[in-house]
Amino acid sequence: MRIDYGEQIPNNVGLGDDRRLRRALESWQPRFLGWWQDLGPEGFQDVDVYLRTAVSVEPGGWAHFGHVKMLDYRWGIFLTVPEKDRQIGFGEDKGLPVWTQVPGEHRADLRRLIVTQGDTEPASVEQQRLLGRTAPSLYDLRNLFQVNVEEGRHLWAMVYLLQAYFGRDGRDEADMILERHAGDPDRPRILGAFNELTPDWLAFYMFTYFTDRDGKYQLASLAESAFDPLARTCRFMLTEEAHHMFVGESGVKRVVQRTAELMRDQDTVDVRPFGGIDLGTIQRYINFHYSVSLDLFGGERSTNAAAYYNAGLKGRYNETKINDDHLLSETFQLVPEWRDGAPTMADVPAINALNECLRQDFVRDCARGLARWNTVLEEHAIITRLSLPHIAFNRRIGNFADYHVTPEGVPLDEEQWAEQCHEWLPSDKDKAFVSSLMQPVTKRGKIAGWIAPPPRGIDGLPFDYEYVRLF
Ligand code: BYC
Repeated sequence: MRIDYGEQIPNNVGLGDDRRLRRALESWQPRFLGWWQDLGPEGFQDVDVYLRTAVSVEPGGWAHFGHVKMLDYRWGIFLTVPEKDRQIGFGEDKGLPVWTQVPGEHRADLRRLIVTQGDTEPASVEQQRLLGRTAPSLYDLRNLFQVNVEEGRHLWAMVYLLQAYFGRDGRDEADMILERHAGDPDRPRILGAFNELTPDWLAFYMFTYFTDRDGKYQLASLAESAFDPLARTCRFMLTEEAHHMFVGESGVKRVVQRTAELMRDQDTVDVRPFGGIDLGTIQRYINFHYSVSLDLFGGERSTNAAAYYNAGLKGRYNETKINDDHLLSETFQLVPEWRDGAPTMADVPAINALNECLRQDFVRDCARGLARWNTVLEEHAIITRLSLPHIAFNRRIGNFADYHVTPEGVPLDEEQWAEQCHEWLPSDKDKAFVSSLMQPVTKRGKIAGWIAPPPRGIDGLPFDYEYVRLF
């Protein structure tokens, strides 16, 4: 399963033996590179970046580090090793062999899932396009670019599936993924969060903590799919996704640490005059990015999700490790809904509550990072704690889309919400302040004043290593 780097498109899917597919992908490649140049990281195409490139999909053997220009990064198509005699783990076909081709009756649904997944990958690169100009250190700049090239590779992974298994429709979809753009009023990205801006580095860390974590849960559910090529693609993508969430979790933690140091040293909660980001602003960024990411799981009750599950297309998180019938015909699940003017819980058939089931796994996972950030506050003897807002707060999709609550879940009418929402969501003033701190730091070993340095560098190297060679 070693990756063939002799090919124009590095791969471990035997592309060399499939002339038709190779030609289709080779004709998409210049479009991808054109898109990368136009909408990928601005201003850094010619610099050498210390990037990790996959060389094999075996555990431990896939990370090779070296200085590479991003345009020369070898984006490719990598699937994990096939699991021998793998069987469908859930739904109506449970126990049958997994599919190596797309069954006709599931073609439209599978294509839709793959297109939705594929659409998010270039979207995030577009959203992060200008961040290179204001990186707080060379270490962070390199991490941004690592995330960007891997999102580009994830796009390759989805485009491979579309082109290899969906014929002409798949080729058209692959083209359209490069034609929609994050925030474009005429041709927006499919899911809401991927049309928001990522204007500053605090937003970037929040995005990689919360929104990439949606990616983890969605990819893990697709990694259970009966369509084996999709499962194997997503399994390999998950190994790369872990680094993105590390960038987010450690990034926010380092911001909190710097804020805590300033609060302690200056004996004040108002750290803005000292160049720090106050805890109130950090909390408002959490409220925004968390609530927008909750929407990515879809409605609490979903017949789409039930159909995907019954058909074996998309499972639950860690489906094969769950001890039940994997049919969900008899079980119920509590889901939040709005009743009698307030959020409450209702018992619904589990098969209709799969989006909510995945969202609840995500919520539990998000809370773990919050606990680690709060440990930093505790260590500095600060009594304030960061928290996740109520599940109904600032939602645009699902049962709460038409209602308003405070971060504690207290119902508000439209007027109260309009008056008070700036207390809980980043205001223009907050964004302008954070943006005023975003001055680039490009000297080796130096870092901006609003964030603490990382405890260690990348690949065993020190923080002051030249992760990006700018000149
Ligand atoms: N925005 O039955 P429902 C990642 C639509 S992130 C806009 O409740 P369903 C990454 C829905 O399409 C992971 N529309 O939802 C992270 C449907 O439309 P129709 C991305 C939305 O279909 C960082 C209607 O509402 N991967 O990888 O069960 C950086 C009713 O929907 C939204 C995936 O999402 C929304 N938020 O579930 C880079 C996996 N939510 O049918 C990358 C693939 C719902 O009325 N996608 N709608 O026209 C899916 O599994 C499903 O499409 C969803 C929605 C979970 C997103």
